[in-house]
Amino acid sequence: MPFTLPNLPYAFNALEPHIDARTMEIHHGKHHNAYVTNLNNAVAGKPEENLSIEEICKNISKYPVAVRNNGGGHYNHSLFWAIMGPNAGGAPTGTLADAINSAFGNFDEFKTKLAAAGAGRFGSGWAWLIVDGSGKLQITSTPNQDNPLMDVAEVKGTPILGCDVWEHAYYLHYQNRRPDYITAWWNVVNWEEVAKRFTAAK
Ligand code: MN3
Repeated sequence: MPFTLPNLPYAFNALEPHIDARTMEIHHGKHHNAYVTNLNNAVAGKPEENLSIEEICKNISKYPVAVRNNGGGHYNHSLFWAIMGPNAGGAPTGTLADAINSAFGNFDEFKTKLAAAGAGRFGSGWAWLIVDGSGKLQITSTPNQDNPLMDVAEVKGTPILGCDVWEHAYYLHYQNRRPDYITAWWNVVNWEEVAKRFTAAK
């Protein structure tokens, strides 16, 4: 099987009280795991089983919808676990902080705009901070398990931060209060990891 479920780099309860342990356990062990299983089934015996998930995403329009949904799900959640962590939150520093201030005015403005992108996504999807083709930061949003790497995305770029706004990411604790989940989610963003991805994407 070419694709595997990455280990969660912290305990299920490590993001409490902002994200509860039961949500993390189901989200990682059931939802992400199902995307990996279904992706493996969808690529089995085909040339794309030898490609990286990034390469698949970049040419996603060439593949069946099962690859789009589950490949996106696998890429998106792998990024999501990595850019969160315990003892996190706060604000970025260094060149990432400078780039955020220059693109969005200041950090609070950036947070407001990303939260609006997530809260405003009808149904299920993601809000993203991306580095676009000219090396500039942009906030964008995609439906379902699409992402900005995909050739079908309205706004394309390399995601360096993503907020999952599917109900499965927050419903047990926050029910219909998606904006409250996003507000709490800032407390678990691992800015060191986002900064690494920013440097790599530039
Ligand atoms: Mn999810």
